[in-house]
Amino acid sequence: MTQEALLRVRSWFAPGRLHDPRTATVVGRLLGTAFLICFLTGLVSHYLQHPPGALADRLPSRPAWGYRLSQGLHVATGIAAIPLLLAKLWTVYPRLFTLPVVRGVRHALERLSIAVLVAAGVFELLTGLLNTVQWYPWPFSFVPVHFAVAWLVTGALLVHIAVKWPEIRAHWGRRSPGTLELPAEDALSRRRLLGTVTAAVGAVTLTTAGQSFTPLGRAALLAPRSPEHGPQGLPVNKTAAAAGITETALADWKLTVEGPTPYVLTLAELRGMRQYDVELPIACVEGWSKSARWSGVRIVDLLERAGAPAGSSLRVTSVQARGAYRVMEMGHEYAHDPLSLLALRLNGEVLSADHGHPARIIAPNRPGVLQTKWVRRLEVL
Ligand SMILES: Nc1nc2c(c(=O)[nH]1)N[C@H]1C(S)=C(S)[C@@H](COP(=O)(O)O)O[C@H]1N2
Ligand SMILES: [Mo]
Repeated sequence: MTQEALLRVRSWFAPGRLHDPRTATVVGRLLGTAFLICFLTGLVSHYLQHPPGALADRLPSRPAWGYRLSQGLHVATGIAAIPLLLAKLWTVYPRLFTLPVVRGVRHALERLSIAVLVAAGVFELLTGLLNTVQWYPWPFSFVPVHFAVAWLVTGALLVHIAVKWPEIRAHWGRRSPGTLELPAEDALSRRRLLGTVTAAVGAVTLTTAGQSFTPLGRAALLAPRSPEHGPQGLPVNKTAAAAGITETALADWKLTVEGPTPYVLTLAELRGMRQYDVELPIACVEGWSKSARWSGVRIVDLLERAGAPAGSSLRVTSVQARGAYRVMEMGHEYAHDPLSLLALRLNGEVLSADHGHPARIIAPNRPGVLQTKWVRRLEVL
C-alpha cells in the first residue's frame, strides 16, 4: 500500500472527520425518532390483530382511517430508517473497534447494549422490508419474531440513550458546550453527509409513500404494490387462484349465520336486503392502502336478524380451506359499527373473484388481513 493510501485509511479512524459525537447525535436523534414511531405503530398493529382477551371487545372502530395512517407511518418510517441507520453506523464505526474491548462493568454493559441494538435494529429493518415484498427467506414465522425483536431494540435503545445521555446533551444543539467548532473542511463534509442522508431519506420516502398516500401514487416507483393497479381499482394481495377458490367451490354458495336464531341466505336474498354504501380503505400490514367505495349489507343487521344479544361479537369463516386468514374474529365495537359491511359490490361493480366474490368483510380502522374475503359463515359469539 502506498504511503498516501495508508494515511487516508488512518484518517478515517481519526477523531473528527464526521466520526464526531455531534454528527452521531444529529443522526441518532432522527434514527431514534424513527425507531420510536415504528415501535408505537407496531404495537397498534399487533394489538389490533391479536388483542389480548379483554381488549378484543373494546378496540375502537374509529377513526375509520386510523389503521391506514398508523401502518402507513410504520412502513414509511421503517424504510426511512434504513439510510439513517447506515449513516449512523458509518459515523460511529471507528468506536465499535476501539481497544481494549471492555474497560469495566459499565463499559461492558454499554457495549453489550450497542451490540444488541445494532443486531436487533438491522434485523427489524431487514425483515420488515422483506415482508413488504412478501419474501420470507428464513425458517421462522415473521410476525411473532418481528414483534419480539422490536422489544429488544426498544430496550437496548433506552439503555443506549441513558448511558449516552451526558454526551447526547452536550452535543444536542449547535451551540451546546460539548459541540466543538469543527475545522472548516470537516464542517463542510458534515453538511455534505447530512445533505446526502436527507436526500436518501427523501428519495426512498417519495418513491414508496405513494403506496399508502394516494396523491403520491404515481411516484411510488419502488413500492412493491402500486395503488394504481389491480382489478376494480384496488390492489390484490391474495388472488382467488392463490387461495384455492374455484368456481365449483362457489357453485352453490350460501351465507350461513349461526346465532340464537340461525338462518341461511342465498346471494339473491342478500342482494334483496337493504344495501348501504361506505367509503373505506383496505390497509394492508405490508404498507399499501387504498380507499374504495363498498356496498352491501350491514353486519349489525345480519346480527340482529340472528337474535344476537347486546354486546355480542362475531366469528367469520371464509370458503378458503387453508391459510392464516380464513377465520377471523370481530370484536363488539367493529361488529356493531354501522360502517362494517358484508360487502357485495366494490366501486360500483359486483365484487370480482380476487376481491372476495360473492361476499367479503369491510370494516373501519382494521388491518387488511382481517378484511376476510369469500365469506361463507358468520357466528354470533
Ligand atoms: N380469505 C382471505 N381473506 C383475505 C386474505 C386472505 O389471504 N384470505 N388476505 C387479506 C389481506 S392480507 C388483505 S391486505 C386484504 C386485501 O384485500 P384485496 O385483495 O381485496 O385488496 O384481504 C384480506 N382478506
Ligand atoms: Mo394484507
